[in-house]
Amino acid sequence: MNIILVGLLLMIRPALSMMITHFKCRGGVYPRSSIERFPVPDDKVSWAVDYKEYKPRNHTAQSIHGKPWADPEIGDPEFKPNWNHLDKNVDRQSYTGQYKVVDNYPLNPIGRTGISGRGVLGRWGPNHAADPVVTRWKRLQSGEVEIDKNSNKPILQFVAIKRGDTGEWALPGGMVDPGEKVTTTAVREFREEAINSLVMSQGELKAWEAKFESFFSDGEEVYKGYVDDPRNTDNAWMETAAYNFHDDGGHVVGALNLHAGDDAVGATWVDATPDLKLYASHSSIVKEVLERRLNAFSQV
Ligand code: RP5
Repeated sequence: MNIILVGLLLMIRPALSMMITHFKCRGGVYPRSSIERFPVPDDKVSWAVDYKEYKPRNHTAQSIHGKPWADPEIGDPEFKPNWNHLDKNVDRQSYTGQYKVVDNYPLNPIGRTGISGRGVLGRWGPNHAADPVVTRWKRLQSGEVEIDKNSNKPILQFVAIKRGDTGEWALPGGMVDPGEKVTTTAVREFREEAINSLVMSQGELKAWEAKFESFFSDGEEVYKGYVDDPRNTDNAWMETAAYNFHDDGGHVVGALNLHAGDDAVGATWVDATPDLKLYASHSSIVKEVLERRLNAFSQV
């Protein structure tokens, strides 16, 4: 295969394939509560399969009531959601396609989770997030790219934050504000959680944005879809769009000092390995980026 054909094939490569089942939002106790999820065996996840005994507890956390980013209760006469559409500036469309709405409640497109209501999530139906995967090559003191002795491949590193809620390492992603472009969310969340831009003055923030504007305008979409997030319920779930921002020479963000901010309690460069354990679906997203970057590296 000639090099032009390989390049073309890489360009048309589809984004990481959609999730077909979920694990992290099934079984065990629901986050920030003492509510046990109703058991959902693998073969009973799909709504298409009969599960007569299925009686999940209904749970919507008190803490979200009245929050500006949260929907009212279903049944509230003022609340008339336009499911599966852009509803004013709230995106109620799913990356997975049309979801079902039964008795006015949107149904998780992957299937049962063992809990109904919306738990700690603000929106009924899809809750949209964005995740930045900021990468660089690991380098030796000499400046050369470090090669892994076992795999004989270059070592890719990405920026991870430690989540304050679960203590797990994760991508520094966050929720899309109503009307916000997802790529804007990805960069804003990176600044807030991995650089702690929340403590910057307006002037410092403007200078930072100007310095990195070109780097962050060139993200590659690597995933758009459902997230196996422990907060998901039968009627509310996380979806994300993930973008890779790669610093090939290591001189742009590769040289940045990281400082955890917002709800993150740690921020660091981590070696991307295929067996990494990360929050929600972040390991598969990082694995996808690793494959793409190694492919691109071997072409040069
Ligand atoms: C995950 O939750 C997404 O992939 C994103 O990283 C994150 C957004 O939620 P918060 O970090 O804002 O809680 O499902």
